[in-house]
Amino acid sequence: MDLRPLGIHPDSSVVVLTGAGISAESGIATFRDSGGLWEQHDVSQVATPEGFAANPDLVWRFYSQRRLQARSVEPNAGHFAVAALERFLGERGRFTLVTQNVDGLHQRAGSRRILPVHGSLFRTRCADIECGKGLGSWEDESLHVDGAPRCPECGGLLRPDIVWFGEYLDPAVESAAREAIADCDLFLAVGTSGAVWPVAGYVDIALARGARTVLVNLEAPANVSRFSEVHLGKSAELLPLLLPGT
Ligand code: BV8
Ligand code: ZN
Repeated sequence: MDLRPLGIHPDSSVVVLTGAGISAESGIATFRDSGGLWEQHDVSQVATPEGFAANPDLVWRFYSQRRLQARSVEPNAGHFAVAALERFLGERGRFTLVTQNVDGLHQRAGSRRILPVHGSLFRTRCADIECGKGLGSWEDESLHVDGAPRCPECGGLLRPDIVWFGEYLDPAVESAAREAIADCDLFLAVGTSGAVWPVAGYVDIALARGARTVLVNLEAPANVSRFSEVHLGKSAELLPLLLPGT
């Protein structure tokens, strides 16, 4: 396999976009592969505001099960390679990790400059946006399996600080991601099917900027034609070979 490193040097400006595939070798199911999460659960029931309104206890059981699983696994060589790239680029280079993942494995692998565009499994906030504005979201490792927890301020329902389908991404996080991509010379997507918007359109921002677009993925996703370089295979095997600093 002719795997030349990606030619990243300390002055490079790199954005890495990750999806569920980078956590697959840690043992966390992806969403749309066979046996994936959306085969076992009805998306509309567990990952939409309507589903939460209809059955908050079911949604908390779903996310509590994912909290339990994410805590029981370890980051893999792919996560560590991305964290090493961030250290390699250091202060001089520009590096941003945009992740759709909510499992916290990038943080545990040592990544710091992270934009969690779909939220975080281990953060909770009040479902009432008026009250939530005041409280914001907070770190919450507990498993709410015996029913949806209540807000200490307003008594209303608490919810996972996750972006569900039909919900807007956090504007500050989204614009920081778009800004970083509009300024990069290398856009590296890892382990994502490119199926979910607006993140699926981020590669086009990189293309418009004239950046190199590289994909590391198990299979060719729908938007594979957007990438000037494609490495098909497992990210835990490929990333340590492709990225400097590991
Ligand atoms: C929004 C919750 C504005 C967190 C998630 C434009 C066109 C069409 C539809 C839309 C559009 N704009 C908005 C929409 C609707 C919707 C959408 O995109 N729907 C799609 C499905 C058609 N988008 C939204 O609702 C977004 N909001 O746009 O707001 C708005 C507001 C109101 C009304 C309209 C618009 C919100 C999107 C966020 C939704 N939340 N999840 C959670 O529970 O985790 S999305 C969910 O999918 C996860 O966050 C996940 O991260 C994300 C993307 O999936 P992937 O990470 O790519 O995972 P997947 O399983 O799909 O693929 C894994 C890949 O890895 C595969 O390719 C596989 O080959 C590869 N792989 C596997 N193993 C390995 C590997 N690669 C390497 N190594 C391996 N070992
Ligand atoms: Zn509240």
